[in-house]
Amino acid sequence: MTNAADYTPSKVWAWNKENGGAFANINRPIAGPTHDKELPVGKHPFQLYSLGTPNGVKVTIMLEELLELGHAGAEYDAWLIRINQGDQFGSGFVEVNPNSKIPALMDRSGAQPIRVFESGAILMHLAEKFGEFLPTETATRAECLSWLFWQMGSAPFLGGGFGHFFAYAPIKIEYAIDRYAMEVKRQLDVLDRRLAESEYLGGDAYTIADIATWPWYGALAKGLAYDAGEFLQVQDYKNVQRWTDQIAARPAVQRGRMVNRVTGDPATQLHERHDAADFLTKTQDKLVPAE
Ligand SMILES: N[C@@H](CCC(=O)N[C@@H](CS)C(=O)NCC(=O)O)C(=O)O
Repeated sequence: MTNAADYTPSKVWAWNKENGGAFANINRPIAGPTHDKELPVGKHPFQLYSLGTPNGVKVTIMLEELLELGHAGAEYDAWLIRINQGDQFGSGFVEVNPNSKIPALMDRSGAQPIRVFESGAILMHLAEKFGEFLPTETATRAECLSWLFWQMGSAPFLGGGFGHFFAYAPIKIEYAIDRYAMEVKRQLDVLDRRLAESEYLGGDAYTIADIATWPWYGALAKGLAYDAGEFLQVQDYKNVQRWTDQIAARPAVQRGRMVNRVTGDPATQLHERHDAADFLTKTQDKLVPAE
């Protein structure tokens, strides 16, 4: 790999498989499956194929919130997709999400299974199906959807931009880190100003806009993303801090963030969830000694 200052792009881009990046083993310039693999199907109406990253956690929080409200029809099986091992390129997964990224959901509650991919689409699908966490009144619905889509458009600058160049790239490029740090601080300020005037992003009520945004920006605000808390001075965003703590206290959020989680304290890792009781009996601290 050429140093940033010495690099001139060639006329035609070529795939350098050994570029040294943290995800070099899974990044490809082509779509489609790499191998045949059926996805497992459990007993519940919803089959989730995911991993406990911020995008995956949005969906497990939503499902746990629906169950918390008593919607038994939101019961789900959460299957683990290990993206660092290429599970997202199995043929069964690609049939559910042609974009080969978690989270991917099969809604098997009706006569015909329905595939849903993209976390924002999954949140909307579930919100509309159960009539929860998405206001129906025109103005509040518009505000909620505006923040939901703000998150979908903004987080790639946080993760793929700032996080990648700050934490994962094989070389530290000042220009890239500076550009994305500025954008992420601007985004934190956007959130902070909104949360100064409103309890939640969409207004007075907790909605799918908060469910989508908290896993990314709540983690960032607590210094849990990319070890960048001090660099970005996240403690200064007081309203984001208040909102982050408020959402973190919700029981459904505490459960949702454990599902498909494969890092951190073993007591917080529930690799697969097939039953509400799994939170008590199947976390890694309880399984590992028995294995
Ligand atoms: N816009 C998508 C982004 C999903 C996404 O980037 N998923 C990542 C994990 S957080 C992934 O599956 N990466 C695997 C890969 O890129 O091969 C969504 O919100 O669902």
